[in-house]
Amino acid sequence: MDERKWWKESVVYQIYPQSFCDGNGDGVGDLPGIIGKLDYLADLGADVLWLSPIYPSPGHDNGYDISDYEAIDPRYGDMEDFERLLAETHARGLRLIIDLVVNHTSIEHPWFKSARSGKNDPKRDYYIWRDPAPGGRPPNNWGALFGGSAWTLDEKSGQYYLHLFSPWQPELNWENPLLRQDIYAMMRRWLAKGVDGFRMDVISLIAKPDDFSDGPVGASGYFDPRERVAANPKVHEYLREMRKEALSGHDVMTVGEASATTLEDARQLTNPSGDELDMVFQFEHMDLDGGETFKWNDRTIPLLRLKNVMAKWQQGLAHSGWNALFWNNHDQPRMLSRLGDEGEYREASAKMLAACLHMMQGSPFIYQGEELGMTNMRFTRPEQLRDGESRNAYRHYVLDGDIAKDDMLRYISLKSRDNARTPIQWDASPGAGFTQAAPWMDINPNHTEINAEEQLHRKGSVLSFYKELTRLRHMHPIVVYGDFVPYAQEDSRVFAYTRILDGEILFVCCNFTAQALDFAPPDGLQGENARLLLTNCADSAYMAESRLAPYEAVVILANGHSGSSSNKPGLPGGRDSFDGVRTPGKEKS
Ligand code: TEU
Repeated sequence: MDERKWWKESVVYQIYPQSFCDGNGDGVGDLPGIIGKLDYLADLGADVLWLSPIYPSPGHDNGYDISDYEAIDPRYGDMEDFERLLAETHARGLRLIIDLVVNHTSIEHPWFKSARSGKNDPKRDYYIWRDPAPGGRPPNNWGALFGGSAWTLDEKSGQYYLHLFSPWQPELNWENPLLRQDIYAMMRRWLAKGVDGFRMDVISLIAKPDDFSDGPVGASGYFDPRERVAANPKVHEYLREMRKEALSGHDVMTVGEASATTLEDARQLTNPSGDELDMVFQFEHMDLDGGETFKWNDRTIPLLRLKNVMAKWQQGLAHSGWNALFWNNHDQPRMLSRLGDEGEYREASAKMLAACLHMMQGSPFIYQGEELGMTNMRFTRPEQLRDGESRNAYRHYVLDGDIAKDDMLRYISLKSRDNARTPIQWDASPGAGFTQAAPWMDINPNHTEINAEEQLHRKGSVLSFYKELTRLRHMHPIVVYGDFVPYAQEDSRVFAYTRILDGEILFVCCNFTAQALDFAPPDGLQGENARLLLTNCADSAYMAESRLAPYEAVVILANGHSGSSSNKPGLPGGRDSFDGVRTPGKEKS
């Protein structure tokens, strides 16, 4: 068994503050709103909360353009509110990690203001500047992820600055040791406040390559530089330095957003010696429905490819790294709408997807609203969009390009980040229990049907199922540490695998279709040693007939020898929970 770590045994819940809960009645979620929901999160069984950015920001990328790393944006509250949130989180035995966005700042950050004041400014070299190409053009053909060139001209100095996202998010220059020291010092101050770690935004892109030459152009009219940037080995150097300078002596959790990273690099990033990161988000499974016009299409994720990608990462990081497991985050459309069924089988498919992910090896992340089976939104007017990425794409492809308006709105309703950002549906009231005021973004009209209040005390709700999943993870070491072995990998309708640990086998099989299917388990999984641990189907026929209902998920635990619970490594005999590592000094009540 791999070395036990509390963060391996944790379920993380991501909060996107703007859309979570409005405590002060201005239509925007805030810190007091979050504090009011901590009991709900503890009850769900979350161990760690990840807070998306709450820092002052002009809001060109909903807070991922930060103008002050060490304060709270007044829209969300103030530092006292943050400290109260941290204390209240800890009081419930949960941990809190914060978003570290240090690939870039906002153009409003004092460093950038200073840097653009002149070529000789001491902060100039905190960012990446280049002279124009002949004719005054940008230095190369790299594109920004949110549209246009990755370079913006600074009129005053006549030089361009680099930004891989929007022009409001200039790239920091990690080659500069002074910048790195400033970042580490900032991290140490947050740790001194008591935060339990960091989610590191696009950390795979912080080290820029030496090669700034042009690359092959895609449908955007530019070269997407991310793979070339992510391949720069210097990222490992910087992260090792960060571990030493900022994190040493702290028992914290780090999860890196590893955009465009290869498996080999991820292995190095999360290597068990722990000198870089604890785990990474990889995106290969999220990008399987992409195409020529980036994600703007109506393609779906092919199950066979999904299974192969997941197996690749499950097996590829086994014993040599650690996966962060996710179907959803604030940048992704709702997975229920992508791979599940929004109609008759909405609840069944939401639970099936959850079981499929939560039983894999890695630390599972729940994105707010996922535990309620929230769906994508139907956007009918571009004015409803709040995300710069979709607004730019609409402009690029509809107003200047060749996608018809209705098609583009359909693609946006399928793929846009706005889908993840509609306010959380707490109840069926007009403001969905999210706000009493006009919400900053439209609430999904289906909140009258899909909401927390309706599910809280209903046995069989999606929410109850998520609670069951977190409970199983906390009870069974095999869920955390078992080896992942794919099963029936060529079946295009069922996603199945086993987990194996110390004489136990956990078998997971998930029907990704709306049809009932016959699907045989591996040998040895029938009979008295096997017991049904979980199913999302009230009258499951699986144990008796090996028949899966539409969107059914089944989890079976089989035992090679008797008395397994007292044979688990590291577990005192007779205990039915192994949460000792999970919250040292912060036992749950
Ligand atoms: O995202 C980085 C990233 O590359 C993607 O998740 C990207 O937003 C998505 O694929 C586009 O469709 C991080 C943050 O999570 C995101 O919210 C920020 O916008 C971005 O960095 C810039 O900070």
